[in-house]
Amino acid sequence: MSEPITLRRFLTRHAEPGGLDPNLIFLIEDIASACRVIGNRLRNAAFEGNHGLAGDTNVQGEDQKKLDVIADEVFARICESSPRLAALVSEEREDAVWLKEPEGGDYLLFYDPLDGSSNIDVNLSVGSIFSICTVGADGDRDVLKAGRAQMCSGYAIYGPTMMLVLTVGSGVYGFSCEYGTGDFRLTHPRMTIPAETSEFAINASRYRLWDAPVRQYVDECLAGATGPRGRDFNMRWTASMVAEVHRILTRGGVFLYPADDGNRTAGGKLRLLYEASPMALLVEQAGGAATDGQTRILDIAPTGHHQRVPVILGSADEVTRLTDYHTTGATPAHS
Ligand code: FDP
Repeated sequence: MSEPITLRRFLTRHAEPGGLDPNLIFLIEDIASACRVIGNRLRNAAFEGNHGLAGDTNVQGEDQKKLDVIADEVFARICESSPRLAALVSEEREDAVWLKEPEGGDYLLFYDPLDGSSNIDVNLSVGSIFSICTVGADGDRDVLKAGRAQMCSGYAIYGPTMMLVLTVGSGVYGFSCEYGTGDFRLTHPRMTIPAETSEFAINASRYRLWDAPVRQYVDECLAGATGPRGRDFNMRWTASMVAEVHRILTRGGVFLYPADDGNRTAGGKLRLLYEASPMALLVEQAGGAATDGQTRILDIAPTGHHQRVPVILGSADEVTRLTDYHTTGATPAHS
């Protein structure tokens, strides 16, 4: 059996159409290096005394874990020397960090250095999410880009196998980190999400806070084979968006973090620029769909670096059904 190709070989020879800008390849390779280092720091966290809280809060008022801070520093340190990277926007930093005077075609990197970090201390899968857009014109310091402007998005998942999953705008590809060499090799070509699924993911403890369309959808799933959906559904919740999206890219499903009475004033739970948008691009590129309930996530015009939005993503049929419930409020026919 021939060896799976490396990330570099994929990016230089297999990306289409017409090949990728070498500076984009350098940046993606820097991101892969940062994720490799973060994976190692996670693995050694107990020995290095890096579990637990950092003792500070981030810009959104959330308690930072020591590893949130470490992962953010690793991302910035490794990526900031990338030749045409103009700015970084991180979950852990209030403002964009400008690295050079922006020129048209330079890159902007958005990242959540450690997503699902409440799972670190219980040793469950966490991840890093990233998104890359370009600077419009010389001197343009606008980083509020709609998701459809992304050139590339992806995540690293630190699970039983460390993986990097990405799209450069045509299909979704998964690379597993080879133990020993540390190489990311293509093990999951053309990841696709089936349109149909019988698995959903939502934090059900928020049931009392949900709007009617979400309650209706979940009630119908829970009713199983004798309910209006006519079949049984399974439920999963890992409380780590990267792990949920990875499961959906692997075997289908639908993930919801909707607007509810507890998060509506904040706009939702998940952040648009470095959580919802990059995941929405991956999900669409894999044949799925992503919405805030009314609007395609990739069409939302951002209004702030840390803006939050409701998120519903995954298998297209279920996302369409949920969108119908939100937009028409109609009680659907059996299916
Ligand atoms: P976390 O706060 O631990 O970083 O990004 C937010 C996020 O995790 C998602 O990864 C995850 O899906 C969600 O929050 C978990 O929310 P709950 O605490 O409501 O379960």
